Amino acid sequence: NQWPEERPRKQRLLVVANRLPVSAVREGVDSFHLEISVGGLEFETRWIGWAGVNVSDGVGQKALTKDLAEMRCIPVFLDEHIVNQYYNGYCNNILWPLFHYLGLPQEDRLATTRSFQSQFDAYKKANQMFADVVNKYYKEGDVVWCHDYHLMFLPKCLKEYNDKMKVGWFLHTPFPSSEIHRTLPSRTELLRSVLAADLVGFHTYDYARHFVSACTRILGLEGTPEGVEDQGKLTRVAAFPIGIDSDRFIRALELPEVQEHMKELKERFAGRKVMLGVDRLDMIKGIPQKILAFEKFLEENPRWRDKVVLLQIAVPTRTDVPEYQKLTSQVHEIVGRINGRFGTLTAVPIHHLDRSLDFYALCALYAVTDVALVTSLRDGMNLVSYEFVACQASKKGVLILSEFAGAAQSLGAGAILVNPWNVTEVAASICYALDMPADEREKRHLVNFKHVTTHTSQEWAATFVSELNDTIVEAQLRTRQ
Ligand code: ADQ
Repeated sequence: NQWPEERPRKQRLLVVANRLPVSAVREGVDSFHLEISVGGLEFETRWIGWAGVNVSDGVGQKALTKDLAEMRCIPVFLDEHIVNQYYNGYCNNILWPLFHYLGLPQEDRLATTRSFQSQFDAYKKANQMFADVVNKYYKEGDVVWCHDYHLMFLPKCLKEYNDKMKVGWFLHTPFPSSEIHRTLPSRTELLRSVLAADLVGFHTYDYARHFVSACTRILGLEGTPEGVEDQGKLTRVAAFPIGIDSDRFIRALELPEVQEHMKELKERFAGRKVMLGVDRLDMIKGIPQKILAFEKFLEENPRWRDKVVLLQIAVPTRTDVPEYQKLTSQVHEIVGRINGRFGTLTAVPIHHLDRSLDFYALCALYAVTDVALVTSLRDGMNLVSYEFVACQASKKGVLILSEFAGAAQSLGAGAILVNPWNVTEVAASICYALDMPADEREKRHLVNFKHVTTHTSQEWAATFVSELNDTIVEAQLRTRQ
């Protein structure tokens, strides 16, 4: 009888991210339809985050909390004003562009300063709301893993509640050079807050180095090979390159519906090589640059004109933001011009879709592709390049990859690396990739396939959590000495 209580409890992981890996759509006063979101992280654990829906009434909040509990999710309720100021404003209008080297917003200086301050206040308030929910569910021994630029203020809030809480923070975007970070008016507060965590992680060694430099130059702290030291307290800083659940993609390719889809695609594009781009429609993904490079390639290589097609699948995001609307029309205009220029009555060189594809359709597309084109101007990692490699076991297609994506540091050995700003270089790489002999394609593919199937999302999460546990044990040993 005593046994269940005596058995040691498995360590719980509380993953805190702006968005839960599910989306809630309200159907009635107390009913919600829940859908798994695109691009969610994979981990069997408790999730804490915003469900993407505004629920201000008690009945609705209770109902949603109950529905989400079955999916091991715990909601944070943010009202419309906070979402606007914190999420659309501070996160997406200030931090996202800055961390991708696009600078701070360029509006009238006074107006920016004023709206900047109110957005930062909302950011801190929202982070405090996440902290309140974590604190409510936290039990001694739990590990709390905070994710991304939305929650840079969270480690500090959590440690103020309980300095024994094991807190890790991971950034999914690049961390820019300290010269860029120092332009941010709230630079000091954000760095100090992140440093409250026990472990701070980035996709690449370069991002980790930029963060440590920002702490030494802006805060005057000491950078060590382990991290950043402040009055004897060490915050461990390290690189943890993310991966994907490669087996999920490899298994999907065996399914009859995916095979059927592949057959249709092969018939549809018979006699032509397939090039593929899959991106969220975002400034950082370099979609106009990619399409312009493809145009240059067609211009310079008439022999390829009716033998290749570029499929560009772009999921619209942040559609209410004027810059994103402008980007959509810009891309449509370039695609229209190129199709007008190089198309025939029966075929066009570019198929551009403004939408997301379901998982099976995406796998089929990855599998029939000859050349994938990833031309991000900056990208924390870029999972599309990993997903493409995972689906290429039989075709052994070529990956053209921007050197400004974090993935260039892990898939650089097998990919053709390019500077997406150099249209001539990208155009030449397209030609090289399409002409590449089978033995070179195979060699390049195998290096990357091995990497993608051994550095998985499961391994990434397990490494981060185990490093966090070790960091805390080491800190305890240090204080005892
Ligand atoms: P994202 O900027 O969203 O992620 P990425 O890493 O490429 O970029 O992941 C996108 C995900 O969405 C992929 O799983 C992809 O399959 C899916 N997706 C994209 N377009 C799609 C479409 N048209 N249809 C269906 N699915 C589509 C952020 C950072 C990245 C970092 C990740 C993870 O910006 O740099 O790699 O987080 O840390």
